[in-house]
Amino acid sequence: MAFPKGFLWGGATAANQFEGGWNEDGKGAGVPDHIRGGTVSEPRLWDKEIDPNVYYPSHQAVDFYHHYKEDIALYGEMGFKCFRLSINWSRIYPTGMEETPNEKGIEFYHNVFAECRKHGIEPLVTISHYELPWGLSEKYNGWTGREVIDHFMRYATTLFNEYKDEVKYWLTFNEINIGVNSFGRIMSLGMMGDDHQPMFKMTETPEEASDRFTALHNQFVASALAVVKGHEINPEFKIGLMIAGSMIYPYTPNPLDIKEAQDNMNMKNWFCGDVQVRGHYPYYAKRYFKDNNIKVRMEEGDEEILAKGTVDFYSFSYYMSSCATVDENAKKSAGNMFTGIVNPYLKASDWGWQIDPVGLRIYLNEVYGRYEIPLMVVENGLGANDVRADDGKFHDDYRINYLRDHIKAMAEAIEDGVELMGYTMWGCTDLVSASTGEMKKRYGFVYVDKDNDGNGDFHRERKDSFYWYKKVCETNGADLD
Ligand code: BGP
Repeated sequence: MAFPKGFLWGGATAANQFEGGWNEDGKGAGVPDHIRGGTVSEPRLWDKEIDPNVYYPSHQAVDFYHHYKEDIALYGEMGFKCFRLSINWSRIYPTGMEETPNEKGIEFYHNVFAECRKHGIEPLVTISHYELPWGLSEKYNGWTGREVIDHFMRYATTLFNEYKDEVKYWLTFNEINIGVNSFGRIMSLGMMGDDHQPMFKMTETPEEASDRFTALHNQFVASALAVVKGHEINPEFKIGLMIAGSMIYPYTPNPLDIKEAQDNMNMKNWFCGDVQVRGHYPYYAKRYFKDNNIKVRMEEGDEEILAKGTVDFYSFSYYMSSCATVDENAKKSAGNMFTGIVNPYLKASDWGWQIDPVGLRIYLNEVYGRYEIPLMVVENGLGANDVRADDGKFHDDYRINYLRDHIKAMAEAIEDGVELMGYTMWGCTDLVSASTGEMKKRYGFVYVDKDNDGNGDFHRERKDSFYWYKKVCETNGADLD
């Protein structure tokens, strides 16, 4: 049997896509609470002022805030060993700038962790999953402001102290490498632009790119400080990084394509991991910054902080792969934040993400070969438009096939010698899509009655994949049929 004893099987969520209760019990607004819904062809827009006549998907999300007992019981029924969730920063510090935390917010997560414990589930907590409090975004232009590091540290220290006996596994920033791309300005770095603009900004000036890399640098510093602080508070903590992982293959054997793929892998995939695992900026970043006229504003002492605060493990999301080429006419594909070129050997999901389980095995080997620290797959799954069958049920065999192939790829990688701690499938209960804001793009083992416009009563139903994954968890991955 490939999977080691104690392998952390489970599912993953993020507060802004899952919780709802956006202004309940003292919670402040977060950046996602200002972002409207959209689709692949109609990009999500965002508003500086929340408009009471507009529908914002995060406001109710799928109402985990009032369904957490039921949801965690369903995870217990499936045999989850681990549940990945994020803490909503603005539930703890409503504007991000308060001196003392919101007690109701603190209490909510104590209740959630107590429920997890009841079902024998280990929580895995993302401290920041695209959830900067709106107050900080507005005051400091998001992470561009160096001051945000101190606000983050107050928040992270509160979490570490409060939950030190309930949570062992932590991730600092979700998909931190999204900030490498101009796409990541609003969602990942909380950097404000003009009102009512698409959430994903596609182009920018060198000055704007310099601000963005400065914001990302501030996240590196914040993450490193948090790792050190967390270990001081509880030496047993395991604190990891989180990368949007992807293989980017050369489109052809043309050496220029191979160089293109290497450059893409370096900056889009490896850059953040290199800083957070090795504790310093990688050599190739210098040339990238020079060629793109980017000036990162760092302070004295930052190098020491980065060197000290290296992570305990490497976690990542993996949905797809893509290709890179110098051929400007090659066909572009959609994807998880990073787009690339269509691979003729792969099929794509309904949302155009190219399905590549072998790529997961390759990726696991590449990452482990590079860093030799424990790895964890903390997101993987298939976004699909689930339709109720005539018998009233959801027969999502396409999802089962996707997951089975990826789990088999993990088993192969473990046989290859990779040290893998666990697997939390993304969106174990249907939730709001991060990129499009849709409900229609569903990932879950558990169906939630809610549509793209917010209609529905939020009741939960088990899909076929629910029963399949229960078997996977119970047999520690031995029975994948
Ligand atoms: C990752 C994010 C998640 C999640 C997932 C699926 O990038 O960490 O928050 O949403 O992708 O993406 P989407 O919701 O756009 O389908």
